[in-house]
Amino acid sequence: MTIRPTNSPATNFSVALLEEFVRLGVRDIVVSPGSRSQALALAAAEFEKQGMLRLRVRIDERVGAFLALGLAIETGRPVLVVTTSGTAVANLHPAVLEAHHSAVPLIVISADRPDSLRGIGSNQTTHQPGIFGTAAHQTWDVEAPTGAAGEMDAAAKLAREAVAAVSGPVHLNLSFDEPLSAPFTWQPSDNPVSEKTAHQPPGAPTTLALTPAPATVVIAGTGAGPRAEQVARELGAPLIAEVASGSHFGPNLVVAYRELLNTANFGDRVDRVIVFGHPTLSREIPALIQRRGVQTIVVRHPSADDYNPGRCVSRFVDEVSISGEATDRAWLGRWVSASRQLLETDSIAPDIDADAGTHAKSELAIVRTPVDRRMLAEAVWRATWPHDRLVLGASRLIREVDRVVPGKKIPVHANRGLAGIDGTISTALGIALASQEEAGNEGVTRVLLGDLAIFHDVGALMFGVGEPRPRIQVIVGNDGGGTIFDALEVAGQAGASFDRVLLTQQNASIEALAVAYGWRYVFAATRGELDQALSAHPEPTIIEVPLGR
Ligand SMILES: Cc1ncc(C[n+]2csc(CCOP(=O)(O)OP(=O)(O)O)c2C)c(N)n1
Ligand SMILES: [Mg+2]
Repeated sequence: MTIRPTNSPATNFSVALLEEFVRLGVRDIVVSPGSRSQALALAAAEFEKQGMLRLRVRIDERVGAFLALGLAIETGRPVLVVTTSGTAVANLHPAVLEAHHSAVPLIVISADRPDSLRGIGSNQTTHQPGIFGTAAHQTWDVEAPTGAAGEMDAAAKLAREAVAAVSGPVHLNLSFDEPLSAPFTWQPSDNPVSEKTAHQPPGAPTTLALTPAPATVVIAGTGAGPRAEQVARELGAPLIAEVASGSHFGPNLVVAYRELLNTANFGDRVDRVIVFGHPTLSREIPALIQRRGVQTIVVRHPSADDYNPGRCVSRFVDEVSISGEATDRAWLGRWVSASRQLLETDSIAPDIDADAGTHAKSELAIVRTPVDRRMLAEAVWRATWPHDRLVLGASRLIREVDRVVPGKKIPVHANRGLAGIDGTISTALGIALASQEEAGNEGVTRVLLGDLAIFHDVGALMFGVGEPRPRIQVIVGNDGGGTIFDALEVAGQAGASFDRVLLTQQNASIEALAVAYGWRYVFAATRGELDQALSAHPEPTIIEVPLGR
């Protein structure tokens, strides 16, 4: 289809642009309201009616951009984000940075005034091209369409260029002149639908051949995917896989890696490290890589920077291949069994006097046990299955999950490109919407985060009228502030100033927040209440879990 040209060059250009994006395989668009961007927004609404695009509307551009990030993470396809001019564009910056560091394909389209109206104090007009700095992989500053011949072809060409460059975020700054939009009607076109153009990184990939040898460990950080688990098995090597790596499963998994990396005859014996993805959750991993005599091979993955702690990495490769059988099973066996023992020793089985009563009594005691961080981490993990999604906010709880949960092949996501506490719920809503739109997916998305992280992303809780409400549970471990900072040296030195500027205590009502935004609210202080709250419910739900400092 295409449109009969209208008297608004802005509309003609916008429709041609979106049509080409659809032809190239784009399926999702997030729009925030504004006047200058109305042609794009109205075109998106029409494309939604025709079943050509899935449209999401968010009033807060920061929320909209993180929502788009979540949609792109879940679908693996580029997602369009449309905003008006001015501060609206700047609100996209946090998600654009995260997308840059994690190589997530976002196509940001900002509306602008034409050149003649820039730099003279026009309303809502700033310098937009380049506003995202080096985080935008490419920027186009496009003059306002005037109705000249060939403009719709130019729009289609722009879409093709943007899709070809979208190895991370790209920015299209589009000027529009009045009339800013006009009603339009479709007419059938003979434009055949082509295949999606896949982006190919330049250069031939390098593959390194490895043979199994003792003293090797495989490390998987965010973005590693299941390949790390496979390589660890083929090498017969212990697998240190962070919880959001996509490799936190399998017989080689070593959950208690922090402890073992600090234990004699374990960490100090390692002499070869193979890294996949971006490890961020412990100090022990970068320390290992920087130890003298350790050879580290990093298998590159799409991200802004190659992982290189202390610049001590010996080799960067695109892939590894394994030849030969792992013969010495003792090295692996020691790590795996020591990790199991460590986890069992610290297990949280409640202290119940066996003589004190019947089995029923001890069951009751378990159900009534107050929730602590470990119990919370384990309960959320237990409740989550492959058709579900788990999103972990930055701060203490992701580390707690990483420390204690057993291997399980479930989709886990965390924004670890920059580990911000912003945008967590927005990202999770994008993941939830995208995952649940697949026919037959009955799963639920669970978000586990701290209290400051939920208050940072309150705007995400807003569903405008008519916006779909996915199955999502936001589980807040409420310890009244940023208690991760308690572990820093400054906590013992700064006195009351520490509380004021780092801990930043809050006692806002999460229940009132839930009510205000139309979410179901559950307070879960005991293990029984928590397990019950975590069973799936169709309504978006906030589960508040009180935690001690
Ligand atoms: C956008 C952003 N601002 C600030 C920080 C620094 N920061 C890291 S953790 C944290 C506190 C988080 O508190 P909360 O979500 O309650 O988790 P808790 O540490 O209490 O588990 C802050 C402010 C950050 N990571 N991202
Ligand atoms: Mg907190």
